[in-house]
Amino acid sequence: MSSFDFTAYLAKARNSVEAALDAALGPERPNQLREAMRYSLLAGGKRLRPILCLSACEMTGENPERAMPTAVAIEMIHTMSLIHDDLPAMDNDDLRRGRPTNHKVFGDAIAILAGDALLTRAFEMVSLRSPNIPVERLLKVIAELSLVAGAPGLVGGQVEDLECEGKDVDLDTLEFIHVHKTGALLKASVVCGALIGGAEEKLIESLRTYANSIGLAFQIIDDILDVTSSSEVLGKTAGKDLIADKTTYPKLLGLDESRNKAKDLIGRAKDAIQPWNEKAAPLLALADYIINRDR
Ligand code: GRG
Repeated sequence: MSSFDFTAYLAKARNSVEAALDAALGPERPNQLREAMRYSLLAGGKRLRPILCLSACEMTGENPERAMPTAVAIEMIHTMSLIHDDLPAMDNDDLRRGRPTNHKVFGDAIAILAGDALLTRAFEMVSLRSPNIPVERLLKVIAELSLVAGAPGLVGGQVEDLECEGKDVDLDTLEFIHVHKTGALLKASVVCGALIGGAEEKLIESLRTYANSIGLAFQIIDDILDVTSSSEVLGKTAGKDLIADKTTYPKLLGLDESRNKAKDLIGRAKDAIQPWNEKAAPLLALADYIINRDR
């Protein structure tokens, strides 16, 4: 029986991520830009991606704090993608992380620019604010993040998603959208943490398998929660997929089969890292968290 206390682990990791995010934002000028960046980055959120990054680094035997600038960078890219996703030209949403979306408060132009500033600050965090990490490791992290943020990752997934709205979409296309729009950054979170820790190739490969599975499972659960939960609990508009006429896993497979698919993926993710025993405890618990989450 493992003595790993996940509740305490999660609370501690969240606290240190919150402090690091706060510290990563400086006295940007003008004030409106500073406020818009802080408004979305410090609005809460589960902080799953930075915590995955820290846990993967810890699994290599390295102090997870060394991966904090990378973890912050990843949360910045994620937050930027949420700000842009909510814009009228995209999903046109007015609620995010339990508060009005960035463009509702600051206007479209500032929301776009605050997103741009967070995206570029992310690369600054890795290249200029990651002390005492060998430069080859940082270069690998920058490469990983550039691919994930751009056309081969989030942007490609988002464009496919926009193009598919209101159309009949098959399972392969749905998977393409989710692997790129959601899975890619979750996977990069795990891989980049391991890269900062100097993981050997065998571990990185197992972590890629783990992360592929949790990435897709995360999105399936997201689709399920969109149908079964409320805006109050989610902090974002529930039932949005139906309103926007989007194809989702529950729409294609039904709720039960979607849940089974997510469970199966989480099982596969855990199998991939089980051989690392106690060292894998945080990532094993995070896999369970992804499937059991209510928001
Ligand atoms: C990164 C250059 C660049 C462009 C972004 C807008 C866009 C292109 C992509 C959209 C990506 C997107 C919003 C995907 C949805 C992913 C998802 C399920 C988000 C919700 O994540 P949670 O539940 O949210 O972890 P919190 O608020 O807890 O962090």
